[in-house]
Amino acid sequence: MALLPILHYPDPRLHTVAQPVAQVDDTIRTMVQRMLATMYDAKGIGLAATQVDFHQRLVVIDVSEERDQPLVLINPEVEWASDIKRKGEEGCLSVPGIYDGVERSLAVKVRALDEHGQSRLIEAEGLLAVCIQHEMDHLNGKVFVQYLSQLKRDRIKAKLLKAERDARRH
Ligand code: K1U
Ligand code: ZN
Repeated sequence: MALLPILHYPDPRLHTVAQPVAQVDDTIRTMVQRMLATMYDAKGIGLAATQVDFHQRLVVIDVSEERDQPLVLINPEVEWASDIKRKGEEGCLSVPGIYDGVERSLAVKVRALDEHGQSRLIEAEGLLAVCIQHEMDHLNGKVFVQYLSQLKRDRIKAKLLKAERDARRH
């Protein structure tokens, strides 16, 4: 399965708001398979379509130890989010090498279509809840570093732009 290139912050395309998927068809199912392959190859626990420059509301997740429990969320909507929040360490395949604390709801209930177009209610807590919120932010054009201070963001931006320049030179 062909892997997809992942956009890196501060690429402006990461701030695109994704459009709803109109129909869950073979084009979307092929995209799901390519996104899962890309996520597993990059050793991530989630990937939003925005990160691979596909601006439709589609997310793949697998938080299992064995990496054998893929979850596909199409047009996800939060039905409920706990008022209780907790700050936890996050990473992002679009912000390589950077980890920082973000406050998120401890638990969420999310309604989404699966890859067969079936409506599902996902009740999540812990890492799955965090990952769902992180990936839904991507669909709304938001990258986790936007929760950090301007100073931290500027440093991250400079570091990643330098890494990108160095990679092009070598
Ligand atoms: O959206 C992404 O880029 C995927 C991202 C998801 C995520 C990880 C951690 C917290 C929230 C969302 C990653 O998979 S980053 C790499 C990773 O595997 C990881 C990093 C920190 C903790 C657990 C996993
Ligand atoms: Zn991310």
